[in-house]
Formats: sequence, structure tokens, C-alpha cells
Amino acid sequence: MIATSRPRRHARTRPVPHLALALVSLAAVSGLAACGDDDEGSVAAEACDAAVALDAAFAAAPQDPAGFGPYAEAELVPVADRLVEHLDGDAREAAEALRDVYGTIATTGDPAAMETPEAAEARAAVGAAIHDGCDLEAVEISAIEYAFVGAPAELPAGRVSFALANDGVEEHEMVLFQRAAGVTDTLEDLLALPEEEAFSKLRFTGVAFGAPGTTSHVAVDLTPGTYFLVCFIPQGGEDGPPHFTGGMQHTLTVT
Ligand SMILES: [Cu+2]
Repeated sequence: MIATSRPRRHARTRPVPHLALALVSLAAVSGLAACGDDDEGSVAAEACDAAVALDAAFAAAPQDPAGFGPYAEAELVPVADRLVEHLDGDAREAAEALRDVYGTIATTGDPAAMETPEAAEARAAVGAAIHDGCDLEAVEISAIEYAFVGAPAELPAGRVSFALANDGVEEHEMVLFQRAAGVTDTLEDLLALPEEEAFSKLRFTGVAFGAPGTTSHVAVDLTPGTYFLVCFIPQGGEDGPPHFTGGMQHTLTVT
């Protein structure tokens, strides 16, 4: 499947921790979409806490592949255990599958364990359950060539679940950065800087990634500040300019 190879091809040029990318890319192969049911509050608060903590742990994953195993054991498996404990029904089963995948990574150190359709389905199912059932701001964004349609300009601080529906024909991702304290550069300014300098002014906050026809999620606890949504996927394939150059970039103010 294209989704499993795509993140590796771009890992060189993207700031996203490899493990986070590997995890998030799974949603792309599942084909699951959010059900859209309005059952906010139906998921236990402890499960919502765990889901936000898990996505925060993804965002903090080490860059060095040698660190994946210990990181999964120390940071991902325990949080996934909490998620399993506090979810019910199908979502619980999905969380169990996800936890087992992290357990495998903790043992092997190899994130390839996540590159299966079953693991992708589990992650997408958990993401949808949290998006629809937790007491948080549920934001739906449509990714097309080349824009984040429906991305809000402002959000109140607090928990947000972003559902990124890929309604386009190419793969898309939504990499979420917070602008570092004291930095005043606009997103346009930052994207024009050398990579290392740009990333020194940004805090990687999360990522959702999806093939056409899929919906992927990321749940984050936003503090006040300026955030940027960026798609780094190349237009039309490997050699094209990044989607953000075609307009797939967005600034979000959190107050
Ligand atoms: Cu894109």
C-alpha cells in the first residue's frame, strides 16, 4: 500500500519524528471514516485523557530509531493500557489491538509492527471514537489539492480533536506546529527559512495523515498561541514541490 511507504520516502525532508509518522500513517490504509454520530460525552473522561496523552507522546517520540523500543515501552504502552481500561465495546477492542502493537514495538524496537491493515484500522477506530465521544472541540477539516478546507482561524484553548478527511486525489497530511515563544515570524517567513532554522522556531505538536477517502485524527490540548498546519507531501508524487507551496498551509490562533 502506498501509505506505508510514503512516510519513509519523505522522512529525510520532514521534521516529523519517525515513530509519530509511522503511527499516524496507519490511518491512511484503513479506509475508515469518522461516523459523525453526535454522542459527545459517551466516552469516559479517563479514556479521553489517555487519548490526548497518547497523541502527545507520539509528538514527543524520539527521532532516533534506536530509541523506538524503549520509548514505546516507557511512554506508549502504559498510556495505551489506560485507554483500554476506560473504553468500552468496539473502541476497547481497537485500543487493545493498538496496545498490542505498541507492545510488539517495545519488544522489537521496530515500528513496522504498525504497518498492517489491522493496526491501521485500530488506530482509526480509536481516533473516531475519541473524536465523536469525548467532551472536546471536534474540528473537521477537508484536505484537497491544495488546501485545508474548513480549518478554523481561531480556536479557544483546550482540547481539540482534528479529523482530517482526505477528499482529494493525492495523499495529504496535516502537520501541526506551535510557534515557539518569542518568535514572531509568519508561517510564510518560516517556510522560507533553512529547515533547521525553521524547526528551531517551531514546536511539533501532532500530525494526521491520510490517503484519499480516509479520515485520520489527532487529539491535542492546545495552549494559547499561534499554530500552523502544513502539508509537506510533494505535489503529484515524489519530485513535486511540497503541497504547502500550492496553498496547503494555514495559521490558527488559539486564545
Ligand atoms: Cu497535501
